[in-house]
Amino acid sequence: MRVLSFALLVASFHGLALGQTYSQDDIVSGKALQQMSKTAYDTALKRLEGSKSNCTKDTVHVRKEWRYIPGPERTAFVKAIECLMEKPNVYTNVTGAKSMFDSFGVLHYHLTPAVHNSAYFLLFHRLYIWTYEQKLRDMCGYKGAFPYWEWGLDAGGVEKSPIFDGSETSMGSNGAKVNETGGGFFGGGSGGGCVTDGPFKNYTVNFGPNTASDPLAPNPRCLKRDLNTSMCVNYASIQNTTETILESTDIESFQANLQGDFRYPKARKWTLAVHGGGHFIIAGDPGGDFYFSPLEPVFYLHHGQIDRMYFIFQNLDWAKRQTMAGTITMMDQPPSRNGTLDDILDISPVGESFKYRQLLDTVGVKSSAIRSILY
Ligand SMILES: *[C@@H]1O[C@H](CO)[C@@H](O)[C@H](O)[C@H]1NC(C)=O
Ligand SMILES: *[C@@H]1O[C@H](CO)[C@@H](O)[C@H](O)[C@H]1NC(C)=O
Ligand SMILES: *[C@@H]1O[C@H](CO)[C@@H](O)[C@H](O)[C@H]1NC(C)=O
Ligand SMILES: *[C@@H]1O[C@H](CO)[C@@H](O)[C@H](O)[C@H]1NC(C)=O
Ligand SMILES: *[C@@H]1O[C@H](CO)[C@@H](O)[C@H](O)[C@H]1NC(C)=O
Ligand SMILES: *[C@@H]1O[C@H](CO)[C@@H](O)[C@H](O)[C@H]1NC(C)=O
Ligand SMILES: *[C@@H]1O[C@H](CO)[C@@H](O)[C@H](O)[C@H]1NC(C)=O
Ligand SMILES: [Cu+2]
Repeated sequence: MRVLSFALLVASFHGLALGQTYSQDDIVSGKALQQMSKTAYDTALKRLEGSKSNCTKDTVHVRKEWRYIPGPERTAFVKAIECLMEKPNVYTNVTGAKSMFDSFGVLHYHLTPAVHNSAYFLLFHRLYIWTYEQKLRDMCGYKGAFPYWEWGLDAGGVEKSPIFDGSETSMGSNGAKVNETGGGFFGGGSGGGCVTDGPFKNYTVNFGPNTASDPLAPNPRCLKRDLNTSMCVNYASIQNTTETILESTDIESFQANLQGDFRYPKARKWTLAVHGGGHFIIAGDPGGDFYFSPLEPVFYLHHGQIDRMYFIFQNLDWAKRQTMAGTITMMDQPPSRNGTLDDILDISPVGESFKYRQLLDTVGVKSSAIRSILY
């Protein structure tokens, strides 16, 4: 006997609107997300085939989940990040930043109040990680797939994840077990100390934290992680990821559900939501730092999955899902005007300047800046 939950009713109803229904079993197992993902991929690919841009079926970059990328390609990805950590910092007035990798952290620090819980959240982070990907390719010769992290695949134990198991093909291990919390808002994971094994064991975090009197001043220290599987199970499971997409009817509810924006009554049940959940699966320092989390190399895999969810959401109803909602300050504090697609996003000196409108389509025809991503 099947007991229909309220969530399932909502999901089925909305699924119907898109010509597809999913059982609770399919939502929990990941079958539903797989099918939605395929529908989105096919929809975007069709757009690509109709376009006259240089981006074609053969040149488009298809992003992949970390564990489905072959080992040598993952190692090459890590090497490219290490290379970016050797390239010159472009914020010459910032004393703490030592590398191009660090420059991304400075950029995020400057823009944080404008690009979280605001109209710009999804499109800013889309451009941000895309620009990071271009730097890995252009400055460091990376030729493989850009990875994302499907959090829900690690619900059985994040410490065993191919991302965090400390092997040579991982992104480095958990932090050493320490008694006190490892920093960030939610301590109490299974580590808390410095990364002990694998890639980034020797990486020096150069500046921050946000609570320092001068957050951009030099403050060299180890990378700390405090992995917490219950964050994964409670806030970023496959079910949470799938239902966040299915229950969102427009961009405003989607970005609210994704971030657990408490201004929206229907988004409150998600609390930390997949965005916060994913960040606090890693936690530690700087992973748990709202401003400096990009100094944690796994940030880009986490936001890869956020962008993937956005890509799926958009492409399930492409005609209706090229809009923006919300104001231009975090939680509308201080109160501000609505954002528009004609607003400019200038990420110099790290990257270029675009109209938000140009960031809507990841396989875009000529009006789009980003012409190269499929998930
Ligand atoms: C396409 O590629 C050609 C040759 O590399 C280049 O001249 C042209 O500007 C490109 N067009 C676009 C829209 O990027
Ligand atoms: C450094 O320069 C950037 C512009 O490149 C500016 O936004 C920032 O306020 C300056 N100062 C610091 C401390 O970042
Ligand atoms: C952690 O706490 C336990 C019990 O409270 C104590 O025995 C142990 O010495 C502590 N370890 C460290 C590294 O402080
Ligand atoms: C993980 O985070 C939760 C809060 O969601 C906390 O209750 C728990 O103690 C933390 N630690 C572990 C090892 O799960
Ligand atoms: C870290 O640095 C030590 C000492 O230079 C070196 O022996 C070790 O191989 C490095 N580990 C990693 C994972 O890069
Ligand atoms: C998130 O997923 C878990 C299963 O991993 C489920 O127990 C929980 O109810 C979900 N959260 C919401 C708000 O639906
Ligand atoms: C801002 O957007 C909201 C809906 O998201 C709308 O109700 C409101 O009228 C807009 N404000 C202005 C000044 O356009
Ligand atoms: Cu961010």
